Amino acid sequence: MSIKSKKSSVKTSSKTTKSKRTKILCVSHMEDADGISSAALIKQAFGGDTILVDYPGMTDVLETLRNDEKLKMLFICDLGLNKQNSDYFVDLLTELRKKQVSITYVDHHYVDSKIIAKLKKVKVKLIHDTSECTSVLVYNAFKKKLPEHSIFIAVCGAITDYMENKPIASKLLQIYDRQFALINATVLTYNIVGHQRKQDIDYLYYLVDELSESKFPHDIPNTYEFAQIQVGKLAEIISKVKASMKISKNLGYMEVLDSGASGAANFVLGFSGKDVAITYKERVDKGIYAVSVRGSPSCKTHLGKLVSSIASKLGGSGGGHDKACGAVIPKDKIKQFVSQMNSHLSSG
Ligand SMILES: [Mn+2]
Repeated sequence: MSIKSKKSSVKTSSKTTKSKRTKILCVSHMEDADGISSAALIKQAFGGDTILVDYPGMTDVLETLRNDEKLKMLFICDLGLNKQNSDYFVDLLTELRKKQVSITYVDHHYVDSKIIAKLKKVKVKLIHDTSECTSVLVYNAFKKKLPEHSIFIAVCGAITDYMENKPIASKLLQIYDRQFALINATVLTYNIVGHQRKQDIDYLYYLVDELSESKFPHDIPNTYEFAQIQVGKLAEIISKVKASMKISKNLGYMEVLDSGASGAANFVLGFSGKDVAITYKERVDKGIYAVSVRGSPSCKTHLGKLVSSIASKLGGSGGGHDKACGAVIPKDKIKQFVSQMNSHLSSG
């Protein structure tokens, strides 16, 4: 193609065939019931497509939207920002806003006030509150568009995120029998965490569809059988934690070889007797460790902020909630990460 014809075709397309934006898209967190439930509620309220991502995959997915000429409405749910990606996030959303894409960002992870100000300035609709989980925030914002059943889907997200005692969530939970809600949220969670491999992601989209059609987790075929298998695997993790967990002054830690890092984290927290647990699993293909950090109720440090600052000093990234967060750490820096966490915790 000659330069001349290329030029003229660009000119025509921008002048005469201004593409019609029709696409509604929700990008949500794939790793837990809060993210999956949020995606289901957005689908129920607005229709449209869903893309599920984990934290490390978030910017790659957002980048594909930069030149998406069909994109009309974008929802981003339960995907917290960190020091490494927040500037990119603001820049991309600013660019999409210039193209008149409507953007709603719903999240409950800690966000720097400067980032919040920048997002508000470009009129991103921000539904941000660290005191309720994302699925409850989604339900609360769009309840007029949602059937009564969506309360239950929101409650499942709250239970999984340990946020069912929060002001709005606790009122929603009261509508249902507590045990009924707990078993459904737990079955949903085990089906989500057991389908995190690349080849299983279609199952997660299937869950979003089923939940958006007002099904209870127990109504979805084989979820209980699958959950039972997951419970068996967790029981195996308990014995591995007892055998290979290490304890330093202020935390318990362990390298996880099979299973995910997060599955072992709560057991390390419990069995170590410490207020903080760190588990990490190598991602051989990426030369990094995926790290999970958990804090006990008596932990005074905001772990999300601490992890974010130590991870970024070591060339990684991370962040999250005060008592549950994660990081990506370069392979050769993981020992330093654990020891720096340990020393920062003793200094308060
Ligand atoms: Mn969440």
